Amino acid sequence: GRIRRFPDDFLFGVSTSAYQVEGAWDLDGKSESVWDRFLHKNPDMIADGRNGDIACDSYHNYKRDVEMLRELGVDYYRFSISWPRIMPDGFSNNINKKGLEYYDKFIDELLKYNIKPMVTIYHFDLPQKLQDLGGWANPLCVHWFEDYAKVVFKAFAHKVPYWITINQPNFICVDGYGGKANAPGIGSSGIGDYMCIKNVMLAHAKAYRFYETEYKDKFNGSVGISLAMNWADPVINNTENYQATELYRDFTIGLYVNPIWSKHGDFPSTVKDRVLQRSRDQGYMQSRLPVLSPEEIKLLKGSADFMGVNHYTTFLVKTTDKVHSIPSIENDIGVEVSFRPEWKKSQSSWLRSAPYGIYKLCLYLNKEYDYPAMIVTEHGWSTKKVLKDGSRVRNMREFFKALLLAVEDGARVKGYTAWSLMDNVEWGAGTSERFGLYEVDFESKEKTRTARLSALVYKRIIERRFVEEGW
Ligand code: GCO
Repeated sequence: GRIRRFPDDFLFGVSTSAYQVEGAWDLDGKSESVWDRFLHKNPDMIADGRNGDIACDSYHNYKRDVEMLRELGVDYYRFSISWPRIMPDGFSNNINKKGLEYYDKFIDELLKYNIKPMVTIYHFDLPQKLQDLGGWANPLCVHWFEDYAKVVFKAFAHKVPYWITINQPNFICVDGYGGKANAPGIGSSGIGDYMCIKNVMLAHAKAYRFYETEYKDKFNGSVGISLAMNWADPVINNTENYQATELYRDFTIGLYVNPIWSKHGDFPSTVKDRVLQRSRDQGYMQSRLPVLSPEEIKLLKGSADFMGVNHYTTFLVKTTDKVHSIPSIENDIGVEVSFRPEWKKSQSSWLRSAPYGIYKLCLYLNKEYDYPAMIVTEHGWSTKKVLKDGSRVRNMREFFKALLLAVEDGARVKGYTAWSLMDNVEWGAGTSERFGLYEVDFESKEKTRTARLSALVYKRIIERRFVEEGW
């Protein structure tokens, strides 16, 4: 049979993000983030009305969080730092000591128990004051982020071995600047999303280069980026749908991976060609996709020590002939996506269980890109509020089997990070979709955490480094 055992140096972790768990949204000098503003202004956007004002109150419960991490036996904890908590104006002239102190004592608590911090520098919570100046659509945001990253590195580089500059540029840009569903909700599809993508990618590269020059020799940490990488297959394998699927991958994966790990860098030529053609058809004199200059291409190439892969599901792609005269990224891509009816449903409409996807994704990345290492920085499953979460256990176990096949076939996967340690505020879905290995009782003042079945199963997998049947 095939192996079910993880390599000896394989690392296990769990993940959260600041806005989703911390709460204390205006405490001890923290200022408003774009998500604070967005959900305060649009309370109807949240499925169950719960925003991040209090969330899991990890700001006060962080010792309890570390207890759970010890119970699970994870090697590392992936969490994010809130920019407006440590730089309330967004800029480096005003550093909030209390904000830095919070993360410092939290990191010390982790280190005390030999749990390595994996710090995400940016997980969606831009200071609102910077949004008022255009946020990620403003090219200067590259420098604002660079300064923020410098402050964070300076404070914690000596304690933190794993870094993620930015989490899921596509979610920030396509959903936040292209669409209206996520903060800041600009709704400028086909224009604002592309402006944002260029700036976010450059911001990542600037932060990486700073660490590389200032701290790499001294502390030898690893700095990566987390990219949303669901798999995509054609709904029917004919030439037309196959080509549409390749283009879809170039828009959803290549746009972010190509600049860092493809041979020639830059955005994929297929994407550049398509956006230029559509832009011309719509009467634009230039492409709506901003150009990367030769210097920017050079800055981005190789700008990460590992590829952080956030993988949840697989989509089936087919072409559509709905062509619109107005710009939009959907129209630039030009496909419709769906699921196989037999793929098991989660509590989230966009998430179905298709475990073979990670295997195909890994082989695809190996074939297309020259990357140094990969870490699954997120993978998870949503349920209702239940402690016996058999569907999460099944999804995790099937995923591990497929992942181990990929490792056997050459994927350079160094670690796995479950999303999430505990239930938290799932952006617009509030707490109606539960992703936690631990359940959180949001009704209780203490935000009581209770281990689910999946927590016990994950703990055992980490202990034995082996994926067993049954529980
Ligand atoms: C991310 C994700 C997480 C979500 C998770 C479940 O960008 O990392 O959006 O924050 O909570 O992916 O949807």
